[in-house]
Amino acid sequence: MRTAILELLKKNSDQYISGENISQLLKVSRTAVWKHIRALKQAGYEIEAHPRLGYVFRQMTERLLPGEIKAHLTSSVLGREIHYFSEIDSTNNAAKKLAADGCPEGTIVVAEEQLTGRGRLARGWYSPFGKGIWLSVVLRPPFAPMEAAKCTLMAAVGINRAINAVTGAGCGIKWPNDILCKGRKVVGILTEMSAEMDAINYVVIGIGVNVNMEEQDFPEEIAATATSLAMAAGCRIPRMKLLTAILAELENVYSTVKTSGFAPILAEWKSQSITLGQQVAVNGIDRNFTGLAVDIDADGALLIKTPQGIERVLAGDVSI
Ligand code: BT5
Repeated sequence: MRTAILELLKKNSDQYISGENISQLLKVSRTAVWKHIRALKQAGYEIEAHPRLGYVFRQMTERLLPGEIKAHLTSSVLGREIHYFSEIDSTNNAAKKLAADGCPEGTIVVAEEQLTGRGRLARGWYSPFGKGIWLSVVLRPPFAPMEAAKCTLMAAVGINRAINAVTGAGCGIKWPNDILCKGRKVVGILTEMSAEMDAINYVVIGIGVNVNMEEQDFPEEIAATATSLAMAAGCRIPRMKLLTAILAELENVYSTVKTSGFAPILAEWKSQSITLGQQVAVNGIDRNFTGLAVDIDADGALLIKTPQGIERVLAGDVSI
């Protein structure tokens, strides 16, 4: 009924429509109409109420509501099941629970705000209300567990395509899990997996995109290293358009990997990389050193040229 009321208001967005009229047209009580309109307003739709004239639809919600996502979705698998939260601890936590309970591949979890968004290695991810895309995608890839690390690189390629197409912001990929704009981080990716010895149960790809923050929105600790797409592009970015573009491009890269393997995606990763060709400092899991980032190999490991020879880094952080 709520959707029917919304559709009626949208169709008549150039005029007021009375509660009486809505109740007759949709065969529902006046009180129910009032309650549904109150709920739509709470969901962020701008609906103006006039005591004599009735209601008029003013503006779409800015929220990433499942019904709106479905209406804009162009991917066929990613997003076929949508779990939406106004606030949540971490979308990755929710997605892992859903995946463990057997949700279908392509299930997504979206939140307006994360209270304890997570980065890698127990680091935090700042996720303020309505300003970004805080998204987790459940995949059930048919490849071996050791291939899963490359899902991060695959996701980075898809997200970077979507961001550059929607915003023209000119972002690049920093190994292993960041997208940077003008040298500052706009996207972080956190891939988590559950697997048996020889098969993956599920992979959750957690994606955090800073979309419409302004300089003053960032906490001091990251103010100098983080940015948003709006800051980079100089205008507000429609989150819904970006979200559905990300899902579509993720679906494209995933399907390329399933049909042709990782090679074409790794090649695109290299062409979009801002790490390769740079002198970098490596903070590896067990060692720190510096060198020239020359390539990534077929496993997605970063190859660093040092005076001692080529070092291979499979996990860790690099600073440019
Ligand atoms: C990441 O970790 O970059 C992965 C971030 C993944 C976030 C998504 S949001 C949806 C899903 N649900 C979750 O709970 N997580 C995923 P890492 O490379 O470890 O970087 C973390 C570091 O980035 C922090 O220690 C900060 O220095 C910095 N940081 C935190 N929030 C940031 C933000 N919003 N923008 C830019 N940098 C940030």
